[in-house]
Amino acid sequence: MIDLRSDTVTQPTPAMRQAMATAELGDDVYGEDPTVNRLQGLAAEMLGKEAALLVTSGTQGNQIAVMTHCSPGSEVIIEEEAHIFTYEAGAAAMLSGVQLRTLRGKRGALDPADLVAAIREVNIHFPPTALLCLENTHNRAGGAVIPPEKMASLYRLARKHNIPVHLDGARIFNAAVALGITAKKLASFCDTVQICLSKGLAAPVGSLIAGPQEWIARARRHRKILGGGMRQAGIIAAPGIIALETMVDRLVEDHDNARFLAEELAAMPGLELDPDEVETNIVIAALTLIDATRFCEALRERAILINPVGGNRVRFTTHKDITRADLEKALPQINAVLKEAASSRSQT
Ligand code: TLP
Repeated sequence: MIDLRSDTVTQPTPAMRQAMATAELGDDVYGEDPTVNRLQGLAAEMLGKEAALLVTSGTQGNQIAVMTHCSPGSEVIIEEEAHIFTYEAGAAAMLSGVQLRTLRGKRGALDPADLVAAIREVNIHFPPTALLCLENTHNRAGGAVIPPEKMASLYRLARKHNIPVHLDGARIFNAAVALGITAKKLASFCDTVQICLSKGLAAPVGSLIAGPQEWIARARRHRKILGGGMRQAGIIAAPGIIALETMVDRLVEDHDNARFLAEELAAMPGLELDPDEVETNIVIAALTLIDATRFCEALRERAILINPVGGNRVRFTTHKDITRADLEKALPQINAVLKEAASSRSQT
């Protein structure tokens, strides 16, 4: 199978498996796992934050962030295609009792004027604006990179109104590598950040949230409430350390592969996309000849896995377990499915 569904499918490297087997462990609920503590220190350092906390998943990290920043009945401003709004199963409403105020962005980036207009005045009728959430790279905008200047201006405005900013940085290292800047620089435009170890960095499990010491202490309690106190979690942290230390720079290969894939796909009748918009490891294309579910099924029969992402759109994701040769093998198969769709259309 050539699995282009997500970078979450990446397998841990042999070095990661070895590190898991030999990790020094302790009970992390007591704060006594030395490997977890090392990972948290490393992440805080790489993100330029006072402290970091290992959590089970990106979703858990984002939801702990929402819970720690907000009170029930308050409002969170967020881009309308953001993961926290689209893919977290209504968790913010269910767990934190907040309402999400969605704004339409451009390639995932909010317009500062729209942000200002959405911030609530103090009035007994209105929910207080408690948080601004950003996402970089932006998944449903096709892995789009939010430029640092845009992040800086949104952060400045939010600060002016005393609204904290949380960054869903599940793929912050993809953004940093694409921009040629550090993740620390990008994370300087937010108060708290969530990063995933288990996507392009190829660790098997886990995410971290990072922010001020006092905020992380409160987040730690919320992690416990959500069942995320993990005991000998060094077994997860050990491959996470390898992910942060050795897997960031190679993301450029995934970006090159995505760009190659996008250029080839754009030349195929039946697929619409602009390869110039592919900045990182995600390629989203619109289908004009075949329904997205049928297209994914037809590719599965040819040992290629991709994901539908709503409407007639599909997503291809490159990652460390996909080589250029895999793509060269997949492309004629994709073309063949599209050709079949075109000929069955012309017959009807
Ligand atoms: N995204 C997954 C699916 O949930 C869609 C994927 O395959 O891309 N933030 C962003 C921007 C994400 O893309 C994801 C995962 C998460 C958070 C959640 O991470 P996990 O899956 O660890 O809960």
